[in-house]
Amino acid sequence: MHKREFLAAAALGASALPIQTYARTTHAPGPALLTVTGAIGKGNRAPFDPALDQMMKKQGLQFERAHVFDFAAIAALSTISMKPTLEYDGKPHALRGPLLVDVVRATGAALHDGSKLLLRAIDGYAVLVPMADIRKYRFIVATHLDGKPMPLGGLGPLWAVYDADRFPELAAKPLNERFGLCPWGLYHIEVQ
Ligand SMILES: Nc1nc2c(c(=O)[nH]1)N[C@H]1C(S)=C(S)[C@@H](COP(=O)(O)O)O[C@H]1N2
Ligand SMILES: [Mo]
Repeated sequence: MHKREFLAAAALGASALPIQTYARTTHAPGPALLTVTGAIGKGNRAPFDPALDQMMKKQGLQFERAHVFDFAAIAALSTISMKPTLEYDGKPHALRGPLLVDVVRATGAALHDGSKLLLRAIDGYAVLVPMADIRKYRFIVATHLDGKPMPLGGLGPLWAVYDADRFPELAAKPLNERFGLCPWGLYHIEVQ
């Protein structure tokens, strides 16, 4: 355990935790930023808890199995970079993150041509995207905008997004119609 983490844990009154709990990993896990449910593998968290999973409850979610990612788990996947013109200011911005399909595959999901992904954002915005479009537009789960992590309250911390400039049928649309399939504040994916 790094000294700073130890001090943080101690400050939280967690100093009595068995040291092995921390020693096995370099860092204590951060909060889950993305929860993937549906047709996934075994999952890595407990079933939906109607008492404590309050935001998911308000948005009507329920699940037995879920695979969660903290920021480090997503950032550890191999990333790609792009620089699409964004609708908010009409300027190109650098975006970086792993491919959405790679994130979903990391949950043990067996994706096939008929699969669909329901991408859901913190504000309740949700889109159901067929696998063909996820692959064709090379959606990423962006973690960085212009080299910096994206704030909750802005477009982050995670944004399902693509390089609209590179696809003629998207680039032909007005800027404010190109990113309808791109939930910012992405926090849940249901694999169908
Ligand atoms: N979280 C979230 N993402 C979203 C939206 C939204 O309302 N919430 N709107 C979508 C739509 S319809 C478009 S056109 C673009 C821009 O919408 P916005 O101005 O609400 O961000 O983002 C998309 N992503
Ligand atoms: Mo839109």
